[in-house]
Amino acid sequence: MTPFNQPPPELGNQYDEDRALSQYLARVLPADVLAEIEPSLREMGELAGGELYRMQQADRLNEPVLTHFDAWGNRVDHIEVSPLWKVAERIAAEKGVVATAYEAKHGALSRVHQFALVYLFNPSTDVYTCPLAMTDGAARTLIGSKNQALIDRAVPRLTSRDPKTFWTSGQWMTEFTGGSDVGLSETVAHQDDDGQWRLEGRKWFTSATTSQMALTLGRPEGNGPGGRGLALFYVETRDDAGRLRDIEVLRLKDKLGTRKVPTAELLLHGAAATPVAGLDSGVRNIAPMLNITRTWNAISSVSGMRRAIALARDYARRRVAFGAKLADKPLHADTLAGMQAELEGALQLAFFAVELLGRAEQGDATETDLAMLRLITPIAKLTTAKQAVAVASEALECFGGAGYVEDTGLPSLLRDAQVLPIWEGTTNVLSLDTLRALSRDHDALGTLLAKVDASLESVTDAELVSAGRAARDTIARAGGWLLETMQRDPLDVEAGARRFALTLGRSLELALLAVQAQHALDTAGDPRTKLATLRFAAERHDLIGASDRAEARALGMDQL
Ligand code: MFK
Repeated sequence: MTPFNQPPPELGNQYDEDRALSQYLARVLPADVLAEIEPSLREMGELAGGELYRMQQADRLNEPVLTHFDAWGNRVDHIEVSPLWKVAERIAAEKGVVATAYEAKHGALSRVHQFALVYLFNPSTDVYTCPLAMTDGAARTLIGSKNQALIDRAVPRLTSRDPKTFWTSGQWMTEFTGGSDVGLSETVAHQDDDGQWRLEGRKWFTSATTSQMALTLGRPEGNGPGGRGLALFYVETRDDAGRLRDIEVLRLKDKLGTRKVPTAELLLHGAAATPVAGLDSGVRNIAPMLNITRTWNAISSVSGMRRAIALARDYARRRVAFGAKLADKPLHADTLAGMQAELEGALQLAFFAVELLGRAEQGDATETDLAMLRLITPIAKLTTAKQAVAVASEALECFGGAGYVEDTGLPSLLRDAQVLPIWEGTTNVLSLDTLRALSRDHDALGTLLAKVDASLESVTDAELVSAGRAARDTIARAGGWLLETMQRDPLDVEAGARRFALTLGRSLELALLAVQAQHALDTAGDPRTKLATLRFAAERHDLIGASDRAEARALGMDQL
């Protein structure tokens, strides 16, 4: 008898197999734009499910290696990245994973095109999207700074399609003093006798340290404390011979996930730096970068969910247990349905943020759009990141023990998801950022509600109308809670900020899903997005509940 051998899961073209993505694109893109960009998406989908996926599996055990000294005792601090990352860099440049947004061939919709490429590229390239996100963020920040010399120098490289000239950028913020409260940063900036600004300090967590440039924060001597006293600086990391310029790489971080990302501790020994936009307000000036990387984070969350589900679904068609394929087991199919509903809601929210970003950049945005973008960016990041971890965890369980075994490659789905709620602002920091956005524009919630109402006008199916109404009523209730609690005690608002932000995020997902589902019914007679909507509606999206901070403290902090 031939011994049993379990066939592993396989992937096909990751664009062609993705109903949620293609139906979303069919809703938001004019037919001629979709026809024009579809070949690039299909090509990326083929790479992601084929060549890149095979390389990713072969690359599993490779990690970046830091060499401090060469054979002759010279300090070199060379970081060798994995073979997959080298290929990913070339493909990212050639296929315009950053450049597409800046070429803007389709105006505001170019952001949708670009992030559809990111979505397809991300799950097969072991978080190479980290340097790409920072590269995009740096290009956007420099353009917004109006510092023409730096724009001329760096932006053509950051947005190049030629791998030989393409640069990536770092974003060095986190110091010993913290990654969230960045205003505590200790790096000092001073001018030398030639008037050159130089940075002295220790950056505790710098991602993708192989980049050719970085945007970072330093405190010009004599400046006051906090984020206002910091300035935003541009640093070119290497000289013409490729040697680091007054920068030491102390060590690489030993992290739970993102194992291919060469995250390092750096010592800045008088590294030459150029102020980007004046000599203060560094946190405010780096915020455009944060908002771009948070959008990448949201899309990466969704695409990680999609990959986890694609593998779990394929496996369910191959794996037989208790006399039938898992795909034919009602409970297994039900589990996958719940995961798919989460994915489809997250996809709608993340790409909604992308649409707003595109309009803002191309000057097509109304005041309303701008207020919404500021509000939706943190909400999209924090909501989708939590969903990504939950779905990745569930996906591993779909494989039973195989999901827990390293050489299946599956555990990295969960490890790489777990970073998503942590970096680029934790869930709590972004919940507070949501409140900050609302405090800047008190009307933003009303604006959001009006936008949801307007979108839901297209929904006619009775069950979808009811799901949409539930979503909009929850957003309205959350707004009421905010007003009422703010008047009673602002600290209770802080205590409830995460539940508030997640309520907005999940409700918005539900409303957008209802719109998408109606579109799929009307244009393709396809009921599956409706199924996702109703499934999503059955999950809790109103998380406000009680938020008394004294009770929370008693339960969360007290020992006895
Ligand atoms: C796969 C894709 C993922 C890509 C990964 C890339 C890897 C990179 C790894 C990293 O670099 S992780 C480091 C990321 N670090 C963070 O995300 C920092 C998290 N902490 C925060 O976001 C804090 O809220 C913050 C640092 C902003 C708090 O600092 P402050 O100094 O207390 O800020 P404050 O006083 O609230 O705001 C200062 C100014 O910035 C204000 O403007 P004004 O000066 O005009 O009053 C704020 O309105 C503005 N601001 C803050 N956040 C903003 C913003 N403006 C627009 N958008 C925002 N998000």
